[in-house]
Amino acid sequence: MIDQRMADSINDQINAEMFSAYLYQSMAAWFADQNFNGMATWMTAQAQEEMIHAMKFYNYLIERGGTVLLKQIDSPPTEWASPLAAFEAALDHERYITERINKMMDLAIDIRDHAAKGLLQWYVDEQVEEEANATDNVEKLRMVGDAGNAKYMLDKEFGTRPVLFTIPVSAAD
Ligand code: OFO
Repeated sequence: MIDQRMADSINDQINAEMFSAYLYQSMAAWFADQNFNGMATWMTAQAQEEMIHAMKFYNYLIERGGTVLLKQIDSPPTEWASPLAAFEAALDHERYITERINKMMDLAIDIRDHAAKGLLQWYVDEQVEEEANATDNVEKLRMVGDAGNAKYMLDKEFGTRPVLFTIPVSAAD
């Protein structure tokens, strides 16, 4: 049976991962609104990945005999000053998530929960990748600055990221 402190921390993190999905889907909506459809695709794929992060914790908690408690998800921001500002906000958010995961690992070590350590190591590694991708995106946006052509090409590049699944937009699809 999982220690209640770890179960609570996993439930809080399920909420944080779902908020990440909300945040990136909100960014996707804003990018689409600004006609940056490639960046919108990139953010939709990221939001989908965040739901996988949430569900990985969810499944683990059930497997360990804990109780999943889904809590209210905060509303994310809905607009940003520029594409660069949005990607900078994404990088800040990933750094915040890394801190949370590290604290969870500290807890697992303190209470000698070896199984949770194994799971959390996956997230520690994943956060290295998440921060690297977010940093890369910010650097690309900084590099192109206000150059319209370059921004257009960059948007196309962002749009090559595959989404994990698509949702039919009407009953006929
Ligand atoms: Fe973006 O890594 Fe989960 O939250």
